[in-house]
Amino acid sequence: MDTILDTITIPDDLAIIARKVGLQQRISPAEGVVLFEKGELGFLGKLANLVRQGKNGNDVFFIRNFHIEPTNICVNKCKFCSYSHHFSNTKWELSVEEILQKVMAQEDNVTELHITGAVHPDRDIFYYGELLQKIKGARAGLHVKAYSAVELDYMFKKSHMGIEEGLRYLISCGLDSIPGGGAEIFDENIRKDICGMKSTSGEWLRIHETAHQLGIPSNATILYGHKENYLHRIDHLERLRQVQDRTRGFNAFIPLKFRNNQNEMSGIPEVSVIEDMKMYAVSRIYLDNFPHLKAYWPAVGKRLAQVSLSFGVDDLDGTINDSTRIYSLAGAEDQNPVMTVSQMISLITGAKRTPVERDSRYNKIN
Ligand code: V47
Ligand code: SF4
Repeated sequence: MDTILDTITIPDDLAIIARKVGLQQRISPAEGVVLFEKGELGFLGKLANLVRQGKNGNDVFFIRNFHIEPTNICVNKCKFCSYSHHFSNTKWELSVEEILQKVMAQEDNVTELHITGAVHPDRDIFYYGELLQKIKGARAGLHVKAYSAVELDYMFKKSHMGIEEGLRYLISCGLDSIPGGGAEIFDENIRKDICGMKSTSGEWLRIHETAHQLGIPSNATILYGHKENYLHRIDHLERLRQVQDRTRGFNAFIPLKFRNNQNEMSGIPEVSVIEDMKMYAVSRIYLDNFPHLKAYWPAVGKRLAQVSLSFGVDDLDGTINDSTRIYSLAGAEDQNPVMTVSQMISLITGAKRTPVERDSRYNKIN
């Protein structure tokens, strides 16, 4: 006798994709678009879960970390930005002493510092190199994940250095890895429209590829839910997948939902939660060579971050300790992003997963 499951049919093209994913075969760009266009949420979640489970079992990773945002004074004027001085109407910059105070104020078990901020017109690579040296001098064991490719691109050009020369210098000063910011959307036309002043897609990708060749891992992001369509999202994922095939240097992919509070694109409504979960799931399925998919909880909120664990996510970033303003200014629910380790653990166990504290290279800590 037929069960109700036997009466459920899925279109042929989705069935072919499901079979491929089950056999751990790569899906094509056209199939990626089909997933976005036709894939119902439960179906996408199942496939993404399969990929996540195959790569990370039941583990969900988190890290004890904090952010330092050195300044909001920016040479660029991205239309989606609520953070830079152009929209917040106040200019501020931290001194080196203030940055070091923040480093010293952290508990001993905090393992990672994430530095990113605006692109300050006056600061060159030597300023940022010396900052790294001083941070390492103050806390040698801290992993410093610093400067998005957009900040790096500006400091290299300002100091008349090529990418490799600039990266080698920063590595010698203590740079450990590169965060995924500044990728936004690689499609050249939309990029020109929403953030035309910042580094090109080619520059962003070249900096990450060179970093990987020099032994420095990095992350990658996408800013989605604004003017792009599904083709643009898959084009973005495809460009990353190709770099990763060559280098294996990306640790995590982090989809960042466009938030519309107080920026030049405030007229664009934010996409639905369904769209958010689709973005996670398709990213997990498409980026078959990325070890981790991260939900950055200060951007999506704690509850949705928990739901994302059923759509391919295996990494919830970190404790943050109220050290970032990029998302609270852009409209995120948490105005003071803090997550204690016990909150993190109950959030993960609540989703029937195993919480694992990690270091920046995804080694398990206890
Ligand atoms: O590049 C700025 C995004 C990014 C808005 O590598 C916005 O582990 C949505 O990249 N709505 C910076 N997004 C943050 C970032 C990041 C965060 C957490 C972890 C890591 C990592 C990287 O924030 C920017 C931009 O894409 N952003 N404004 C906005 N209104
Ligand atoms: Fe500057 Fe970054 Fe804001 Fe663009 S997103 S204006 S580069 S701070």
